[in-house]
Amino acid sequence: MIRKLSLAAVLGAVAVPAMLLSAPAMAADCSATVESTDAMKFTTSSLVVPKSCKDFTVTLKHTGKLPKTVMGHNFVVGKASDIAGINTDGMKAGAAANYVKAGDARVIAASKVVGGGESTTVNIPVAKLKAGEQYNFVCTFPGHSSIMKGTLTLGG
Ligand SMILES: [Cu+2]
Repeated sequence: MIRKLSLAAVLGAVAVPAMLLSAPAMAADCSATVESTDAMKFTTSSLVVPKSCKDFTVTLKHTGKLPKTVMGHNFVVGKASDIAGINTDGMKAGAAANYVKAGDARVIAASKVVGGGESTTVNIPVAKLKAGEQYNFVCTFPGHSSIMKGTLTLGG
C-alpha cells in the first residue's frame, strides 16, 4: 500500500510539470500569482489578461511574516481613473470591509486582506475589461496604494 502511494506521488510529480509546459500551446493562461511582502510591495508590476479567458484568477500570496493588522495586503482592480476614489473610500470602509467600500461599482475585482504566510484568490470577470483601457491593481490597505500598484490591461 505504501509502495503504491509513493509510486503515484512520483508519477504525479513528473506529470504536473509536463502539463504546465504544454498548457500555453493549448489555451491562454487564465491565472497568475502575485506575491506581496513585508516590505509593502507587490512583486508583479503589470498583468496582461488574455481576452479569450472568461475569468482571470489571481492568487495573492503574502510571503512575509507580519500580521494582516500591521502589513495586510489585498488585490483590488479598477480603471486607472477610478483607483484614487476606490482607495479613499476603501480606507474609510475599514478593516472589517477588507478596505473596499460595499457595493462600489468602480471595483472590478477585490480580494480579502491577507497577512504574512496567507494567500487568497480573486476572479477578474474578463467581460468587464475593455481593450485599450488602462486598469490598475492596488492594495487598498491604508498607506499602501502609492507603492503597491501595478498596471493591468486586456491583451490579445
Ligand atoms: Cu498592502
